[in-house]
Amino acid sequence: MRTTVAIIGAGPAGLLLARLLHRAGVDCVVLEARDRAYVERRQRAGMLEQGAADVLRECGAGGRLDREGLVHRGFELRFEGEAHRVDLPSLTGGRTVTLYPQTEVVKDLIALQLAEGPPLLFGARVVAVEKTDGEQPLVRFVTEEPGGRDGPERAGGPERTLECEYVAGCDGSYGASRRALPPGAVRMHARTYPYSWLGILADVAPSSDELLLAGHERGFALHSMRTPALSRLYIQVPNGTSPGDWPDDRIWDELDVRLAAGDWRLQRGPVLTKSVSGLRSQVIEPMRHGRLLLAGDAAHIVPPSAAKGLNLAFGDVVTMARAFTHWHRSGSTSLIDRYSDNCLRRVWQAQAFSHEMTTLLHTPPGADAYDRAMQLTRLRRLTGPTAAAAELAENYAGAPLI
Ligand code: RFL
Repeated sequence: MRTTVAIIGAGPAGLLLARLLHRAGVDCVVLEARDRAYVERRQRAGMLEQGAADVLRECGAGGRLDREGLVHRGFELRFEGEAHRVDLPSLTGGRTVTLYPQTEVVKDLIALQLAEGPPLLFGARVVAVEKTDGEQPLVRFVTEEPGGRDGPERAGGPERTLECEYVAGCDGSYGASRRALPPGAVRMHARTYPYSWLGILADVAPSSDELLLAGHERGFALHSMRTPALSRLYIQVPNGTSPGDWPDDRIWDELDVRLAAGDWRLQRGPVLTKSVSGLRSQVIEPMRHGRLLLAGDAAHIVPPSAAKGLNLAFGDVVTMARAFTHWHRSGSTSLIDRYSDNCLRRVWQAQAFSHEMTTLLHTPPGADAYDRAMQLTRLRRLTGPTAAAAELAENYAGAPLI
């Protein structure tokens, strides 16, 4: 097989890139290790910045988003038993965010791609990316039966090859693209936080129309939602916690304490899923080696505290699609050459904001009264009538992508 751009991974980054390239007339093929059903039900992010929602609309994938997405004009920061609303439009010149699950973004983009092209191969696990230093990189992949697992490749069907001019590594933090980077070619910046999130999906209508983020001295809590009938809630727990340590009632009791404000009441319901995930940051610099360009989680990870992961992935592929389109039309590689620098400015900005939100709202192990006083001082400054409040809202709503 031959194409112009080989895209590895059909997550949000790979799928949006394929859509943008297809509309610009640049040939591409998407190789995805997992089967369609698995990719479509993988529960992850939920919040789209206005720029990300605008890109989906712009490329014809905004129909269901506009019908079913929940537009949020603000969120609450809760601490010391009080709620402080951050109003996005008044602080950002009219910007909002939209709650629309990543599963639905992925379903919409897959449906469009299968209907209109370009080719999308499920069960096609990339095992090697070669010759990225030369003019004609080569992607080796094996086709597997549905239901294969994540992680290291296992033997599958016969090996096949995809020849291309560029490779877009959109295969997440455990994919083949990162492994194709020669030792010493890039630098990896990494940080692991000393706490984790216990998250539940609950079959109960949200108890608030907007997101509630609590910075309680017992630790962070978040009230969010997936749909008008499904709530998504999280609490900070120590690293190494097992979901089994937390019976449902204990989780609801802890959420009650941390999210408390005035006479607001949290509605309880059946817990559908329960999981613990660690908080980490990673940046690979530069985000390119030869003809291999990385995007999304393949290039960087942010802790979920500021909901930037999916939005950053979209920012990367908008920049990448513009670079490939420019090269395809003019023969000039100038935007491809600037791809990494252009992305990294936005990536580090999101890293800084995600780090800021994480340390603002979580209680580190061993925190004392001084640490708490510092945290409360930062929270009061952000919720007062200050330039800091406007900066918080700007970062939360995100900058335009197009
Ligand atoms: P994805 O979504 O991981 O997609 C990568 C795709 O590549 C495929 N793949 C391969 N394909 C072919 N050959 C190989 N060798 C391959 N190896 C992997 C995978 O099967 C997959 O389909 O990366 P992408 O597109 O960069 O998108 C990034 C987002 O998914 C991610 O940033 C966010 O979901 C992060 N994230 C969250 N972000 C938020 O903004 N808000 C959230 O609330 C939030 N919750 C989460 C999250 C990430 C999580 N993970 C990864 C642990 C919750 C979780 C559990």
